[in-house]
Amino acid sequence: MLKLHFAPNSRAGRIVWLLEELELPYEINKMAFHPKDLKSDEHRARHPLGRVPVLDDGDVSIFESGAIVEYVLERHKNGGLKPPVDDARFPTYLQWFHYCEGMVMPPINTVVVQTILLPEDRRDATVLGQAQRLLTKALGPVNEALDGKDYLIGDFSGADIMLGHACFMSNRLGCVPDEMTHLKAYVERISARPAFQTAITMA
Ligand SMILES: N[C@@H](CCC(=O)N[C@@H](CS)C(=O)NCC(=O)O)C(=O)O
Repeated sequence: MLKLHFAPNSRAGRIVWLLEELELPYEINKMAFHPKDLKSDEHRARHPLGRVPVLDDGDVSIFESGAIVEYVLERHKNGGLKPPVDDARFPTYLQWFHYCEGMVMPPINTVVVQTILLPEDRRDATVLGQAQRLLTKALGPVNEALDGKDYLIGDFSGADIMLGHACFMSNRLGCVPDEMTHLKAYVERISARPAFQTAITMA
């Protein structure tokens, strides 16, 4: 049985969302989003940096949310939720899948550090402002790509599991301006999916 090592309000939600969408059976190891759990020797043995998500599948143990999504789609869904390699949408699928960790998550990480994780007296308004502007800028092309589409490549796909989750987080952090109407509608569309609701409310 697949086993997901999870902490609330983290990228581990992507994997819950994926497993729920695919209706795959899994068990979950819920940890606190706190060094006492994440930096324990037990968890560092699974992830050298003590982070989530980590997925165990028999003898396989794998970390990095994007790698986990790809692994599950290939090994457990015969490449489902993604276009075949010779499909015209395949390059766009790859592009948005990787745009998530490459372009959108770095400024999100800084916004989270500067608004939630650091104690107030160590926060830096300049660093926060730069990260908020960078994040909003990175979301512009996503807003444009969603013009006339329900999901990033038209049909719901693994790219939505990655970048859709990051868009939801960006919106929650107040970094999706009202003018980005396609992105706002996309976040609402994603939020209405029962599998997403299961993931996002898991504590
Ligand atoms: N690129 C990695 C990032 C993993 C990551 O940074 N996870 C965060 C939660 S979203 C974490 O575990 N943070 C705990 C910490 O930094 O101590 C992935 O996509 O899995």
